[in-house]
Amino acid sequence: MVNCEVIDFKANKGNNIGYLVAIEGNNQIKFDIKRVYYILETPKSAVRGFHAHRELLQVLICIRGSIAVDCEDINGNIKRYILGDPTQGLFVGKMVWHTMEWLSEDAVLFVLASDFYNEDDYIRQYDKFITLSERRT
Ligand code: T46
Repeated sequence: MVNCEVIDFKANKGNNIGYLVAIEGNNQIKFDIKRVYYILETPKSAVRGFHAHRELLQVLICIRGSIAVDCEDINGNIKRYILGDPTQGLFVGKMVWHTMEWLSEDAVLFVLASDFYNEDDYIRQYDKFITLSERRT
């Protein structure tokens, strides 16, 4: 199993004035949330990502539109997740090579992260990711 997991959040639905989703660190999210960021105005079919994180844990939430996230872990397990429900998040663990493809122009990706931004935590070369992985081929 790839080191990723879909998380269902509670949504306060049941009236006609919209709904609210609340997310708490160390509760539905199994880490302390130190940073949030969001990505928007990405053209349809554009693909971002192409990296893995050494230590960072993240939860990816598509709060509008839809985005496909392709994940590959250090053992070579590969899985595609389609995010299109704002009441769900995708936990992405450490050492997961991931890309995000915008399936709709209006999509917005909201991300909860376990640490501050640190470029040294990124592995941006796929060859390096393979070398660092424990994969036995
Ligand atoms: C990830 C996926 C899901 C910052 O200055 N601060 C930040 O907190 C972040 C996240 C990025 N940046 C800078 C670094 C780059 O110069 O913003 C620029 C774009 O970042 P990047 O090309 O890494 O964007 P994505 O969409 O490929 O990846 C982002 C996150 O960087 C990454 O951690 O897991 O979203």
